[in-house]
Amino acid sequence: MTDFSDLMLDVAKVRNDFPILDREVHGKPLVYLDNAATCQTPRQVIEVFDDYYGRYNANIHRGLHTLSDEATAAFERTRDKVRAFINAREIREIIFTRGTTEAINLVANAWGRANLKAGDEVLISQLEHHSNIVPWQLLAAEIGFTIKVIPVDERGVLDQDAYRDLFTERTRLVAVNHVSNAFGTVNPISDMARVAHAHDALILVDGAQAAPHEQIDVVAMDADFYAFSGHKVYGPTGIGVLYGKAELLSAMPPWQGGGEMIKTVSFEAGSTFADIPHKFEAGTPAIAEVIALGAALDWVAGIGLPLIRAWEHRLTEHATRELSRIDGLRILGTAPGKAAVMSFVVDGAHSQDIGLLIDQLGVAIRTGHHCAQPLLSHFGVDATCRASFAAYNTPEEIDIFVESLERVIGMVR
Ligand code: C6P
Repeated sequence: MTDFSDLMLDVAKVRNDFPILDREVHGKPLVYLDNAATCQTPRQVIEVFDDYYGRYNANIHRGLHTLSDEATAAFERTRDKVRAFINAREIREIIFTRGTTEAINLVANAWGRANLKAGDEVLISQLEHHSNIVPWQLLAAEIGFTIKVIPVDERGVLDQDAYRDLFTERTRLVAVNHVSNAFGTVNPISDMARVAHAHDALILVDGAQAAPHEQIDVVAMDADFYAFSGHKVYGPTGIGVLYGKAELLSAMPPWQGGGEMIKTVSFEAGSTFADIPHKFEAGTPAIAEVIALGAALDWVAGIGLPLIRAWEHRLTEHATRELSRIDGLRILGTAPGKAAVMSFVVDGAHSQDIGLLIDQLGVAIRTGHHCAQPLLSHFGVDATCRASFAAYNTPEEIDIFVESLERVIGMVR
């Protein structure tokens, strides 16, 4: 049995913050292990919506009235919380988006369109989520640059020698995830950034799966762009962040046009644009969601990412040991120090069937290709089961999950 007693995480207290964890599914206590898809929100985040819509709902940056001032102040306070969360130098380097997907599309469409030419090269990795593949494919089809893929080894670790060998004088950008959603691999971003910069290329980091698990320091890792989503870090859906170095963002043209992102608009002279970050925040933003994201980051800070990481790491060790006992079960993604993601396939049992049947026992896992089809097909599978852990999961839940899985495998084999 894995020992958790040295870790100072009071998991009962943590769970108390999450009302949803008290519910039942099909008459069984919910065991929620689909945190990499979206994680649950603590009451401190849920309460923001009541407070905002009940007390100071107003559009921001526009009005001179009290409600608008209060909403603007709360919104902008979150920008500073995000800055601190990723250790960015300046608040103007923080742009609010709908999520990681929109953040990457922003870079592709604003930076990419202005800077990539036919014959250029963009490096992405075999581990990427579709969000960090398709925007580059769409743009490549228009512009004619080439996408090259950094390969993985059998553990799901990126081959750093192959990575260095892929660079040519035409390489302009590396777009890579910090943590793989399908395998949990944590990529050595600082090292990869150093190599990219030595070749005068930029690096965009998809941090969707890193934000809930890893302490992010965009300055130390020297990321040029860094993206993450609120709903994977105990916040609401519909809100995410793009960090970009100020000099890069300032030089980029806007992507979406509309209110809020302009300085002047004239039929005769055209438009001039606001300074960053507002240049990239056209239209009324998701105000309550931004403020709620701030509450989520406060919640995470209240426990501390190093403790969350240590707790999840222990859960992952425990799950690895227990799952390895199951006959015919193969874990995909065995990178050393991986994040709290367990992908696996079972001989003679289709992942979809396992997912449906285990749900009947109250256990929520994800099955399918996890929006990482190129990775899964490289490993010769079209779907896996994936259990992913958060700060509120317990070793007892892992045991229920493994027992339930064994029951389900017995039913389908
Ligand atoms: N991965 C998963 O179950 P959005 O949807 O924009 O918030 O995040 C997209 C995204 C981008 N990169 C990575 C590494 C991701 O894991 C995700 C979302 C979810 O794995 C839903 S497919």
